[in-house]
Amino acid sequence: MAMTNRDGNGGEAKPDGEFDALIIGAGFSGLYQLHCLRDRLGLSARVLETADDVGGTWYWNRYPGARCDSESHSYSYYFSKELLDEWEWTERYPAQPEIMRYLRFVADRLDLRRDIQFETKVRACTYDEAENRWHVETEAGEHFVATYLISAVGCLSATNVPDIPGRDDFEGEWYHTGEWPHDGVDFHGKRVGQIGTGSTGIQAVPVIAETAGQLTVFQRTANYSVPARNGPLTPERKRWMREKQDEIREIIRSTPNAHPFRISETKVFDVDEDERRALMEKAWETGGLRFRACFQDLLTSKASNDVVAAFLKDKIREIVKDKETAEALADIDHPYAAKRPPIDTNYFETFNRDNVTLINLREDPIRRITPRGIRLKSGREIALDVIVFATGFDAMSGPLLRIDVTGRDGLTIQEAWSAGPRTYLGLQVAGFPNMFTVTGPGSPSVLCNMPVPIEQHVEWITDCIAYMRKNGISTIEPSEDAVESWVAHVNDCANKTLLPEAGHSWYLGANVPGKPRVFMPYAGGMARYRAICEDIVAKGYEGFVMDGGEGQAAGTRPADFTPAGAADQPGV
Ligand code: NA7
Repeated sequence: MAMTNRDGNGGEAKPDGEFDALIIGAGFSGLYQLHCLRDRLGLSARVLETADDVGGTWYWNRYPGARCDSESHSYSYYFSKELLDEWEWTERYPAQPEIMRYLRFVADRLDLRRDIQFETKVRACTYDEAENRWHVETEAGEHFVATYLISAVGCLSATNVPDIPGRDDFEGEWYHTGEWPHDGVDFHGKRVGQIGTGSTGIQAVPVIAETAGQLTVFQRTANYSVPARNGPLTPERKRWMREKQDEIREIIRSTPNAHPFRISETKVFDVDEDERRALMEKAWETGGLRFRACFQDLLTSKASNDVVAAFLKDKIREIVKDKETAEALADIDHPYAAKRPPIDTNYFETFNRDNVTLINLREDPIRRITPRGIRLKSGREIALDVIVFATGFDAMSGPLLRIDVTGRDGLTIQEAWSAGPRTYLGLQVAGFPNMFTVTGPGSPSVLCNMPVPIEQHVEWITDCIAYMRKNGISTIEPSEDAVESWVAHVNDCANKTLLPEAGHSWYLGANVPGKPRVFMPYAGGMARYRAICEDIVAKGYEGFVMDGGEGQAAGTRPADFTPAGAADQPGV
């Protein structure tokens, strides 16, 4: 118990290691959660963070080309006018170093660091029913106790390094993009192999190719990508962002994906072929995720999606000069945006460089890693000095499952989620009283511009804790029935879209061998989700059991989750 409790703003002084709330993780979620609990509610709160700085997923993902795909003016906290006024982004999409600067600025401006314990990895969290408190142990053997436990561990923080035979025999260097060395990697003149062509791989390829002697890209599933059209923000644009804060906030809080632009109301077959083509060309020039907004029905109609998919495949064939490489890159097996749609800077163009080669693993899969490189099924061996694993994450449920979390009656999170993650609203798990999960599975999270759901979740949790304290409620957890109907609703929403058609996506957990296939994010739209959460609170925290449930809001939500005024908006 090395820590002194400095006890925020006005909470009761507690013995060392004891807090009202413990928060795991100092990314976007954990920072704002600390601010809300400490500075708004006056609770004693402590953040435990593995890294030696704030940043969360952006602390670790510093691979070449790492950049957010949300536009910078929307990738910000919107709860504070001061933060909005005092910070200025420099590019259309923020690069990883700039996001780190932003989060450091927020931590310093809100004086958060004094309540964050860095270089502290949480090993186990155990609920003691008799005490109604959570006991938290770290890898270093420290022990903390708190009434409320808030998991702010992020959705994309548990790296997925595939267990390819022979990996440990490799005599060169290898890195996962999500655990990138802080001093960078020198690719000059080296033979580099990159496995993976998701959003990360597509960002990394053009940058690695600039200095590598030879870059070989190992592609298992071909992927769409749209030019990001990144660039510096002009003074006019920066002024516009400052002046239009209120309008931007209104848009990001009312659109399904929480991005700062509206989705077109035009469906693909509302217009003739010429007009359709013109709309797609315009959207291609605009670039980024705005491309996906050019029609209303891209994720609900396969026929509509096919039209746009064909347009994007043709673009690949136009850009990539070598015919065989172009065909391998355009041989995409899933609807556009059914997997997270990457945006890029010169991805396909990079395959026109002399030092870049594509290996199509669908034709010739990886057999093993050898001391010298990668051997394919055909027997061909590609000699490599460096292997880059751009192979993604054990997403959404992975970060929490990697901690030994034990709730009521010895129930572990691994047992509770053995058939796939089960939550109510992505915010709580049955059997784990007073534990909250920011952007947990079942939250809209990764289908959105993340800071928007994060702010909403954190504020909801803060209000909930305030309500409990005001009303003398000692525990809250969802009823099993409420969890059951939420899981069913999450599935229904996904099934109304084409999202489940990408059978190998991380939305389904399908990228991690042995992981149960359950569609994890809530695809009903962020605005609708917000309305559902507000409706549940208005009905006295319907679906939650408080203090054992007698006379409180224990109950089952109807399975349709249709609060008044919340339109059915697929959040895709
Ligand atoms: P993704 O989107 O999960 O992409 C991982 C890539 O790695 C994808 O192309 C995978 O192919 C490939 N992969 C994974 N395992 C293997 C093996 N064993 N062999 C060959 N190829 C493999 O992760 P990202 O980091 O790119 O993006 C994650 C999110 O971060 C992104 O969506 C943004 O939200 C930010 P597959 O498609 O499984 O065939």
